Amino acid sequence: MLLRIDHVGVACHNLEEKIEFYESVFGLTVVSREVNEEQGVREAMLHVADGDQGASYVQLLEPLHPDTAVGKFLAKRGEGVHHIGYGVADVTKALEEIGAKGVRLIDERPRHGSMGASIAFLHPKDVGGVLTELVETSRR
Ligand code: MC0
Repeated sequence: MLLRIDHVGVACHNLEEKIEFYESVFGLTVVSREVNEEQGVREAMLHVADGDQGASYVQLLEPLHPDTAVGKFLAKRGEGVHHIGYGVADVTKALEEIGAKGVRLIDERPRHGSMGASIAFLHPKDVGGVLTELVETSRR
């Protein structure tokens, strides 16, 4: 069901500073920047690699307000890995299959994600403490 790691989401206080860090230390390149009001984030995707099933990225996330998912995470835990996004072929079908196995779905239906993707989150408490995102990409 999981095709690849689409992205690793990293929470940070200052997006511009963190982009500069990933560019200068790892030589990554920003391929997209978006503000997602619904998710309460300003984010950048940095391309890591291409594979048979599509590309993978580091996604840097800065909260738009303290009272958002990433804002609360930063206040509680500080900067670090916020979630893992896995590529799936069909996010609606994947949600159905995973939900049927008793895993709590944060999103019953897909939402709008980075770079035109359809995304849905699974509750970290049912995935061993890992906030898990399913990503049906519109890109290849
Ligand atoms: C919270 N918890 C986490 C966590 N966030 N555990 C692992 N990883 C995370 N990222 C844990 C807390 O430590 C707490 O555990 C419990 O979950 C409840 O957390 P809370 O602080 O009380 O907050 P809630 O319950 O209001 O919200 C947590 C929840 C929320 C995961 C449901 O953050 C959410 O709906 N996230 C999905 C949306 C999201 O993250 N959007 C931002 C990225 P204890 O043990 O202390 O009770 S948007 C994105 O990435 C898009 C743009 C994209 O990829 O394209």
